[in-house]
Amino acid sequence: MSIAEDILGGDRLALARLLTQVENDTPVGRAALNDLFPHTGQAHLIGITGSPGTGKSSLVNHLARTLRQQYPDRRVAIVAVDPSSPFTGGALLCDRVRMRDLAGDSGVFIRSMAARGALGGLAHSTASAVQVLDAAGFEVILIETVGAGQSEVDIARLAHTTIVVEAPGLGDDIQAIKAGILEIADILVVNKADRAGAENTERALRAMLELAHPGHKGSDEQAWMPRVLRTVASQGEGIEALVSVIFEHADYLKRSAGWQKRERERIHNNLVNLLQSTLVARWQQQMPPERYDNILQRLYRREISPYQAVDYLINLED
Ligand SMILES: Nc1nc2c(ncn2[C@@H]2O[C@H](COP(=O)(O)OP(=O)(O)OP(=O)(O)O)[C@@H](O)[C@H]2O)c(=O)[nH]1
Ligand SMILES: [Mg+2]
Repeated sequence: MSIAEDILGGDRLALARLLTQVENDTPVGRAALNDLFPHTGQAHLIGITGSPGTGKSSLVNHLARTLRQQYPDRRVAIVAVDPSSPFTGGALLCDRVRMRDLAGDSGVFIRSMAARGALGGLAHSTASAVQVLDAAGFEVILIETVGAGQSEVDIARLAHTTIVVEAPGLGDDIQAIKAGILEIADILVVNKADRAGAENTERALRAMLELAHPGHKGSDEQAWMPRVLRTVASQGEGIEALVSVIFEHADYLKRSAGWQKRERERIHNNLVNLLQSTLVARWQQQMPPERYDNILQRLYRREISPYQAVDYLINLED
C-alpha cells in the first residue's frame, strides 16, 4: 500500500511519519502530497494567532475539546507553528495537565511544526502539513501561530477563519493592537477576561473595529463585521460562545461565496510562494558564488545600481 493510501485509510502512525517527511521537504513527502492533493479541500481551517502568552494554546485545547464534545463525528487536528508552544510532540504532551484529556482522544491529532529545511520556509511546510491533515479527513484544523507581523498575515491566508487573541495588561491597550491585526481578524478574543482591564481592551478593540469598518451598520449586510468575545481559556469559559461564532463565520463564508474565494486565494498563494522559492533555488544552483560576490561588491561600491545588479545576476552578463 502507498503512503497516501495509508493516510486515507486513517493510519495515525503513517500520518505522523508523513508529516515529518513533509516538514523535511523530502521526495517521499512531495510524492505523497501529489497523491493526496485531490483529497484536500474538505477541512475548515481555523487560524489562532496573537502575541506570546495571550493564551492561544489554552484556547486551542479547550476549543478542540468543546468541538469534540459537540460534534463527536468530526475529527480535529491541531498544528502549532511555534517552537515555544506546549504542543511539542508526544512525550512532553502527556506531562501537560491541560493536554491530558486531548491526548487520549483518537479523534484529535496534535502536531507542532518547526522550520526545517523546507523550500519556502515555515509557511510552506505548514501549508503542506495542513494539506496532509485535510486529506487525512480531519474536518477541523486549528493552526496556532505566535503573532509577529508577517506570520499573522501568512496564517490568515492559510485559514478560512482567523481568530486573533488579545489579553489585557499587555501595555497600553491601543498601542498593543497593531492595526494590521484588525484586517486579518474574523474573530477577536479578549482572553484572560478574569484579569483587570479586560473591559478596557474589549472597548478599545470595538472602537478600532468601528474605525476600520466605517459605516458597516446597515449599509452592507453582506460584509462580516469581526466579532469580539471574552474568554477565560484557563477555565474553559466563553469557549462555547466562541465555537458558535466560528460556525457562524463558516456559514457566512459559504453563503457569501467567501469560502471559495479564500480557498482559491490560499491555493494561489501557495503556488506563488512555491514558484518563487523554486525559481530562486534553481537560480542559486547555477550561480557561481564568486560571481555573486563580485556583483555584490560592485553594488557596495555603488558602481552599479540594485536594478543593474539584478540584471547581471539573472542574465549572467556584465
Ligand atoms: N488568568 C488567566 N491565565 C490564563 C488564561 N488563559 C491562559 N492563561 C495562562 O497564561 C499562560 C500562557 O498560556 P498559553 O496558552 O501557553 O499561551 P500561548 O499564547 O499559547 O503562549 P505562546 O504559545 O508561548 O505564545 C499559561 O500560564 C496559562 O495558564 C486566562 O484566561 N486567564
Ligand atoms: Mg502556545
